[in-house]
Amino acid sequence: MSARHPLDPLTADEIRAAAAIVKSERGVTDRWRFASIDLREPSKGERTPAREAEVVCWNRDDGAAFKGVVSLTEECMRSWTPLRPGEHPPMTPDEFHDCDEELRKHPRMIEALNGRGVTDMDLVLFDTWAYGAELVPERFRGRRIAWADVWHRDSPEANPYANMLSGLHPVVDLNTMELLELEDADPGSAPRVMGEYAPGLVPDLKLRQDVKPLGIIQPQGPSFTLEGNELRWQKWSMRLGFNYREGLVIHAVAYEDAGRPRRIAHRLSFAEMVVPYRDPTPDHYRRTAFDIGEWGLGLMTTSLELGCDCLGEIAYLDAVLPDSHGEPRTVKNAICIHEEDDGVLWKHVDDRTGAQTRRMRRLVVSFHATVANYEYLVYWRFHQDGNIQCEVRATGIMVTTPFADRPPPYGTVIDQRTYAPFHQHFIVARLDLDIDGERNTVYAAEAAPLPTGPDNPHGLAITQQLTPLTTEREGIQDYDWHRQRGWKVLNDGVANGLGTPVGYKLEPGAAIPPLIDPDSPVVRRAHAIEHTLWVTPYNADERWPCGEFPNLSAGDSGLSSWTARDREILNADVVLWYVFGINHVTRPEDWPVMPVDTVSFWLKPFGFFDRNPALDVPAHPHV
Ligand SMILES: [Cu+2]
Repeated sequence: MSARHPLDPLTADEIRAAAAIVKSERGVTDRWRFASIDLREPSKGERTPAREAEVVCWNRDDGAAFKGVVSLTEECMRSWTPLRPGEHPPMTPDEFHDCDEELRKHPRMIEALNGRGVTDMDLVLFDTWAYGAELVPERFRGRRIAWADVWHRDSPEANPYANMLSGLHPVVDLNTMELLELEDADPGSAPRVMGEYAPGLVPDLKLRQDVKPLGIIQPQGPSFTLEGNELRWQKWSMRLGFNYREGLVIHAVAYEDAGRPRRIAHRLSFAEMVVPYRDPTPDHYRRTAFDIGEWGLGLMTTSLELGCDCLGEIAYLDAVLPDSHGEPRTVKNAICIHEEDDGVLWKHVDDRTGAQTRRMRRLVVSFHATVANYEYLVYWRFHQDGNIQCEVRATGIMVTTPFADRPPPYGTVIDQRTYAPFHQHFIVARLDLDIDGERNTVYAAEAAPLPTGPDNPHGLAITQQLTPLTTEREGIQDYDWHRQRGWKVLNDGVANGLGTPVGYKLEPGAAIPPLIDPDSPVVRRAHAIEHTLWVTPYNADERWPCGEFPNLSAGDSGLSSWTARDREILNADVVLWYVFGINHVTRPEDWPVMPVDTVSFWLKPFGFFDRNPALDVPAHPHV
């Protein structure tokens, strides 16, 4: 094989080679599907690893599913392990499309649609969702089951998610593509909604006339360099990866200080996303999406367009992903890399010397995923002062439902007799930080105001209280607004010029409480959402916070079961799992397409440098 960097994603040839080896060595036929073919990342510290792929596939005839490791270097199988009972490979985009094709020609489906006055099948969309095991009807348990919504668009180009056919839900065996059940409750008359957002379809839309061009010009090109997947910008360096499940992965993040690169993060990614709809009515009670574990943010990644998604001098990286037949598919321009002006970085006006002002720039690495009706736009931003901001913008089209007379209390009315159910988006960021090395300790950092007393006669004193988190149980932390709680990751073995340990602080943003019965089936599958932060000692096998196979799962073999061992995390190679997101109380303004809802958190140097590291930013690089 070619001389790839050990962390570079699999190439199209490597995906093909891995599939061919599995097919020839394990008798895998066309009746099988591949759920994933992914780089087996070398574990930390491994120097010259062999190139290996991890493959999950299953036999559609008997449902038998396996995880295999393939050596691409030696062109052979390394291992072949059956999935445990109750474990199901993730959903694949091919099944979504095949299911849609089968359902649109199924006589029972056509008859049900005719009964509702829908005769043109080209206007219908079958939107397949995964299940949690406990909600699968008893008689179908153990099979590869999915359920679907049925949507009807007003015209061939119209918004497919504008009109839900309420009460109509096929339940399908994805291996046989058999329609097992068709729920068909009488919906009453359908309301007339205006669910269009494309300019040609919005009635009486007049586009604003007072918007003049705004260009980003970089006559000498951008200030970053991208060689293969290695990205360098000013003092930052990192390596970009991508996989079917997490989408963008950022490896080996370092900042050059006094001529030497200093390590900050070994690996940054999103490891899970849990989206429970908080509406118990028949159209929604099963709606609990695991967009990463069930579907894959990488597989849902869409191509970016210059001038729309990103402005300026852009570099793009393509992504190569497997389909369910083991064939590679390329997403052009999957990752965008560019610089942005970000307002003022620092400033002071002095009577004698006048103003010293520096403008800030940030390096942005981003990708966009379209998960059926919804979009997630993910931005990792690296700033000149050492800050890292992780931002997510949620947009796209909300799930909406007509109601007969009175709206249910579980959503907001957004159009004629139509409501959008409340739901939550929990994102679990996996942050494998290595602050100047692997031995780090996480401290809860809280504001501690002191009581009024002899040393504090006016009640003004406030201190910072640092509490080391020594074991995994202590590492389970919640956001606390009253104490301004954040988390410092310190390397107690490395001191800065002031004699204090070097560190970075995780500044929580968009932390949301679960607001849900801890015994509800979705929590049993996703205990991660119950807390803001989890801390574990690094283990190469611990990557998926709600378990490796959340599709059709009943329980959670991720964070909750790892941390039950209560391992030491003091002065250890720690991994932080930060849970943030949106408690989406739907608004009329989110319809028919949602303006971005933006959430973020920060990683900020805290004593990592001895002083403001951006004193050396020149005054006028922008003109
Ligand atoms: Cu939402």
